[in-house]
Amino acid sequence: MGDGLRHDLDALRKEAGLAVERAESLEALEEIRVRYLGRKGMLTRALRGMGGVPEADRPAIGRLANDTRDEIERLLGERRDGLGRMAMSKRLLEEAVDVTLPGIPARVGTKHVVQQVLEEIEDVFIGMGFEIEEGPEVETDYYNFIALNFPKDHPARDMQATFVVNPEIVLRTHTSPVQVRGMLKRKPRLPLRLIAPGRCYRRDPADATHSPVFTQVEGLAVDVGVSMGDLKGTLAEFARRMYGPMTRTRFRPSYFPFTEPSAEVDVSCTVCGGSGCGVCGGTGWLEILGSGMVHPHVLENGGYDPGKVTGFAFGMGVERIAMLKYGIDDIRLFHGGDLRFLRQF
Ligand code: 2NL
Repeated sequence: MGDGLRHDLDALRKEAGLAVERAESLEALEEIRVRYLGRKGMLTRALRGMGGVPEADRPAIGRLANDTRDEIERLLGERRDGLGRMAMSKRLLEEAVDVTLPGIPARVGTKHVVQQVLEEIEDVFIGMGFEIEEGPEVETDYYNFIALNFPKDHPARDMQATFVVNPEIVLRTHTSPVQVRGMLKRKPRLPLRLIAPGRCYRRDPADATHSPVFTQVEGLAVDVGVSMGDLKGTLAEFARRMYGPMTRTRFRPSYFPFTEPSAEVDVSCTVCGGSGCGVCGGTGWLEILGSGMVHPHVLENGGYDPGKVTGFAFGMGVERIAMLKYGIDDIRLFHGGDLRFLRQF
């Protein structure tokens, strides 16, 4: 007995199974679950017919009802898992990354050409026993001028167009103040051999050979008995290490407030070797630096006794050295930020 109910449960299972198969989303599955298995669902409604089932058949029908519920739940679970897998594979497909595509190359920079040449110069002098000394780019009037033998009304102070912060503070116009600070830091140590590299500032209008910002390297050597011969030997050796062993040097008299005597130094033309060409203007010589014997006042301001020691000093513009090395004809290229220029070095 209870065949009608048995039949209803069987139909219910088949109908629910079809609905589950057609469901395309988790929301649709939940609706089906409520519709068939919910408290007011189809299964509950079908079991209202139990009243008409003979007592003896009820346990079997009850088991069948439970089996039907279990079966529908199983189908729902299976479909839920299936939909989950489908959603995952769809996402994997959509978000797939082709790891074999070529990447975006990282642009690696280079040292600025001025820094490269500066380090070459430093290396030559480190090899001769000089120490690197650095100092502030914003200087006092005292260290930039007074200590270097430029009195307040010295005509050289007008010649140097200076960026003035206030009457006592300037942007350094050379790295010489670093040498004075270096002497005061080490006195009375001998021998003293310093290289002062760094940025300097002058109120020059920019043109092919002038830039309001430039890089200088200065050297200073102080000891008992240092002579002009030591200066010449040191700079001639520097020129050979920088430009090759055949490079010649010549010294011409000059004037700087902080050296006496003073000399400009030329090297045999790095392009033609001295026979005369466009780069050296037909002279066979290129001016690369200024130099001289340290003025006694400057030694004294550095804490050394000019009655006991002497010194030589020199200074060069790094941009100028780089221009000669690479045949660059305009100093403004160094600080113009044009990467097409800078990437060549
Ligand atoms: C140039 C010339 C020069 C110096 C720099 C110096 C420093 C001290 C004492 C004496 Cl502490 N002299 N420096 C000397 C002669 C020339 O530079 O044309 N520079 C670009």
